[in-house]
Formats: sequence, structure tokens, C-alpha cells
Amino acid sequence: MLTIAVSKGRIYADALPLLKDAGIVPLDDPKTSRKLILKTNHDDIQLIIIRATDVPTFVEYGAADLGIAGKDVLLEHGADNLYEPLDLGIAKCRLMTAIPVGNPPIGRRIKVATKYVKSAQRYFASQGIQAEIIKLYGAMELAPLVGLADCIVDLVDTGNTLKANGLEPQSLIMEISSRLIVNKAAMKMKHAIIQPLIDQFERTLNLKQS
Ligand code: PRT
Ligand code: MG
Repeated sequence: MLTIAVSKGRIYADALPLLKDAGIVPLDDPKTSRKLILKTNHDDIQLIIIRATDVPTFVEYGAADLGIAGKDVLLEHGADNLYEPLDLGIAKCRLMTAIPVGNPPIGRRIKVATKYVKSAQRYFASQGIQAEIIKLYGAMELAPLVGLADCIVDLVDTGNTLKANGLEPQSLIMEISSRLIVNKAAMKMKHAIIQPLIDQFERTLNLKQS
């Protein structure tokens, strides 16, 4: 059995066409089904539907052979114990700093609210900015509005979420996309099925680019 871990939502939506090109079609839709294991048109391939932040964990421990995870999530989790063979170029966005509209640019000593503690620490250190990082699990946009932080670090796509909360993007920390990740033992033990899959994903991506 080959198990592929994906999160529902945008990654699942963007991954479906890639999986389809590789001949893998789920038999259920996570939007309407509450199943956490989705069978596919292949008896020996299944998808598991988990939280985006849990995908690297399942793959690292071998509970899933493959996974699709955002670079943002991989940077926080640490990817030393995983292979990351492909940038799938899906679920793209930018990791950015943002501050309330009209505020002066951030100073050299700031408070930062974010879910992306490691990426934020690394970024502000590289800028020589002394940042006190306050870890939040959501609704980061609120933090500067209620005096919890001077600045946030969050993912930005259209910018509508920032705008709706009176914030504006400042600095780009990193371009983000989703990556294919592979369990290290599975890469060896199931090489005969995993490598052709990687090759097929790669062909699809090359076709899309050309
Ligand atoms: O929602 P849940 O807690 O289950 O998990 P999750 O939010 O991590 O999952 P999901 O499916 O929302 O995101 C999975 C992955 O999609 C992330 O890890 C990113 O790699 C990628 N991605 C791409 C995004 C976005 N674009 C994105 N815009 N993830 C989140 N957002 C959020 C952002 O955090 C902010 O709240 O959307 C809002 C900003 O969007 P705009 O369009 O208003 O700028
Ligand atoms: Mg979400």
C-alpha cells in the first residue's frame, strides 16, 4: 500500500490535477465526505486527509510514504528527516511582514505575532532586528490592532485579509509553494512505485511550464 498525505483545502484542490495526470483519482471528495482515508482508483494507493501542519509528521514517521506540504510548514517542522524531491509549484503565496496601514516602518526592537516562529526568528536576525516573537495559532491580523504586537508575519496571497483588517504588507520574507515530501525508508523500500510517480509529477510540471 502506498499512502499519500495531503491537507484538505487549497493544497488538495491544487494537487488533484497533478494526481490525475499521474493516473491517481480519489474515490471520495474530502469536501463532502468526512472520511480521513480516501481510496483511489488504485487498490494499493490511498490518500490520508490531515491538517497541513501534520503532513510532515505523518511522512517523517512513515505513517504516510509521500506527502504534499507548504514550504512554510516544512520550514517550521524541519525537513532533515524527509526527502523533498519536487517543488510542485502549487498553493503559492508569500511569507511577509505586515503592519497597520499608516504606521511608520518597524524599528530595531519589535514585537512580532506569528504562527511562523522559526522563519520569523531567522528573518529578523538576518536583518539585525531584535524581535520578540509571540506565537499565535491564528488570527494574526488582530495582534497589532489590539496592541499585542507591532508587526505580524503571515502568508499573503491576494492581500485581501490584510486589507480587511487595516494592515499592509511590508517585506517579503520568502516565496512559498507546496513540495512533494517522501519518507526516507519508503524511498528505498518502495522505490519501484515512488520513483515513477515522482518522474510523472515532474513531467506534468515541465509541461505546465513550457
Ligand atoms: O486551515 P488549517 O488550520 O486546517 O490549516 P492551514 O491554514 O495550514 O491549511 P490551508 O489549507 O489553509 O493552507 C495550507 C497551505 O496552503 C499553507 O501551508 C500554505 O503553504 C498554502 N497557502 C497558500 C496558504 C495561502 N496561500 C493563504 N493565503 N495558506 C494560508 N493562507 C491564508 C493566510 O494565512 C491568510 O490568513 O490566507 C490568508 C491570506 O490570504 P489573502 O488571499 O487574503 O492574502
Ligand atoms: Mg487555513
